[in-house]
Amino acid sequence: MAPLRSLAAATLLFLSAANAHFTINSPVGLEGSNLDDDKEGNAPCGALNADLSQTTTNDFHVDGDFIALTLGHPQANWLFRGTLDPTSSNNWTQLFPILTQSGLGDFCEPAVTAPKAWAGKKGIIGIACDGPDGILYQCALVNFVSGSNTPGDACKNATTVTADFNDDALLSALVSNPTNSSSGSSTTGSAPTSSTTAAGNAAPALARGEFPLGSLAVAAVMAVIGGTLL
Ligand SMILES: *[C@@H]1O[C@H](CO)[C@@H](O)[C@H](O)[C@H]1NC(C)=O
Ligand SMILES: *[C@@H]1O[C@H](CO)[C@@H](O)[C@H](O)[C@H]1NC(C)=O
Ligand SMILES: *[C@@H]1O[C@H](CO)[C@@H](O)[C@H](O)[C@H]1NC(C)=O
Ligand SMILES: [Cu+2]
Repeated sequence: MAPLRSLAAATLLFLSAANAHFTINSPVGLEGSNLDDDKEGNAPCGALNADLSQTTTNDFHVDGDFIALTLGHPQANWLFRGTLDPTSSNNWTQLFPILTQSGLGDFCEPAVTAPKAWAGKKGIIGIACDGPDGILYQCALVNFVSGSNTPGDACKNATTVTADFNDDALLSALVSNPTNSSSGSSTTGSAPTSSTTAAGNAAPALARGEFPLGSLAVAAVMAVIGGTLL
């Protein structure tokens, strides 16, 4: 019964990491740490609309700054985009080639650039995530500033995470200047893949199913299964 017991443990471990579809860790997102998971599907920013009249302490360096995310799914495609005018629909600029993240957890792209002409202006960084739940959104209000930034501690990749450039027609449709992976910079390598863990093996099958009642309900089900079978 040990394998079943450890599968249950791995499942609970996985679910606690997968509470959110994805979170934006840096720059600080519009929703801060109280991200509304249920509204991440609302374009263009999730639960909140960006308001350029608000002040922000987020600086985003146009010659290169980092975007740090945590993915609660085993795989998804990322689009990084920006705009100076969130009220003008369909005027988002693609900031980086579309990436596929494989492996759930932290992911950070250390040197995302924005148009130099944006330096000195306030604007929005938008993240769109094409994963098993459809397209999900988060945004950050930022001051675009000149120069480049050194990635901070928040910029890290989970050890099991790898990434590749890929095309994604759904994500390309969300920017006014779509660029395919072939035309993007090719400096991004793959992070080393460690051997798969129990959680890593359990995750993909579980994550494709939906748990609409949330992880608490699933935890209860697992407890019942555990009580019955172990
Ligand atoms: C789109 O955004 C750019 C700045 O990034 C701006 O120059 C342009 O006027 C905007 N176009 C529309 C239609 O709002
Ligand atoms: C990107 O690739 C798709 C096919 O994968 C193609 O239809 C589209 O024209 C390409 N776009 C650019 C900007 O190269
Ligand atoms: C995370 O992985 C991506 C893709 O391999 C890579 O471009 C990036 O530099 C990595 N980030 C860190 C902080 O190492
Ligand atoms: Cu999700």
